[in-house]
Amino acid sequence: MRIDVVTLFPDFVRQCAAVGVVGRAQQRELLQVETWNPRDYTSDRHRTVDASSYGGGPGMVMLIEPLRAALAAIRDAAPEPVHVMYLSPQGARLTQGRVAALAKLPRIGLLCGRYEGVDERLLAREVDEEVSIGDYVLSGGELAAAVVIDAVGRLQRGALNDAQSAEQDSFSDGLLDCPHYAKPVHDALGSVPEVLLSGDHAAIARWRLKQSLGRTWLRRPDLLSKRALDTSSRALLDEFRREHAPPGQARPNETVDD
Ligand code: 4G4
Repeated sequence: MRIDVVTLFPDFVRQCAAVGVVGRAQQRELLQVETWNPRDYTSDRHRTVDASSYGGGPGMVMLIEPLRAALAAIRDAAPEPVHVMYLSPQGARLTQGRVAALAKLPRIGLLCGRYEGVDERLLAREVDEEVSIGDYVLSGGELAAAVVIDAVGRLQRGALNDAQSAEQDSFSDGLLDCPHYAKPVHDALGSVPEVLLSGDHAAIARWRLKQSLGRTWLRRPDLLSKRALDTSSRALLDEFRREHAPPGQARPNETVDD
C-alpha cells in the first residue's frame, strides 16, 4: 500500500517510517510512504501556511489553499481513490480493528495539523475520516501519523516474520497479550513458569489464553465487557480469578462479584 502524508515536517515523518519493521516493509516495497509539504503549494513570498483565527483569541489556523493544493497533487498522482484521514484530538479513536481495515486499502492520505488545526471548510470538503490516537494533545499531527503508518505498515503481508506474527498481538482477538519469558530459566528476579518448559503445546496454549484473559480482566475490563466469552474461556478466566484472589481474600477496590 501507499501512504501519502501532508506535513510541514516531512523529514520527521520519513525518519519515523524508516526504522524497524516498517522501514523494512518499505525496503521490501510492501509499503511506500511519501510526504507533501503544504509550503511547497503556497504562492506568496513568505510561503504562508497559517493565519489568525476568525473570532479572535490566540492561535493560528492552517489555511485552506496550500492544503487543498497538496491534496489535489496527491489525488492527481493516484490511479485510485485516496482515503484521506485527519489526525486530531476530536477524531474517532483508532483501534486495532480499524487499523486492520485500513491496512487493506491500496492508498491512504494523512493530513497533519499544526497550530490550532485546519480550517473547518477544508476538513468538510476534503477529509474522509477524522481519527484520534488517544485522549491527549500533541503539538502536531505528525506523531499521530507516524503511529498510523507503523500500525498499518506492520500488517502488510510479509512485513512481519513468523515469530512476530500479528495474530498473537494484544488486541488481535480483543484480549491483551500474555506474559513472555526468555533465558535464564532461573534468575534472581524469579523463575520461568514451569508449564512453558513442559513441551506440552496444548497446556502452553491453555496457560497463555488464561493469562491473556486474566490480564485483560485485571487491566482492561472494558475490553472484556465488549466481548462475549465462550464457555471454555469463561472457565479459564474463573480459574485465573480463583487463583488470583483466594476465597475470602478479596482485595480493596475489588468487588466480590466482579
Ligand atoms: C488537529 C487539531 C492528533 C490536530 C489540533 C493531533 C493529538 C492527536 C492537532 C491539533 C494532535 C491525537 C495542535 C491540538 C495536532 N494532537 N490524539 N495535534 N493540535 O490523535
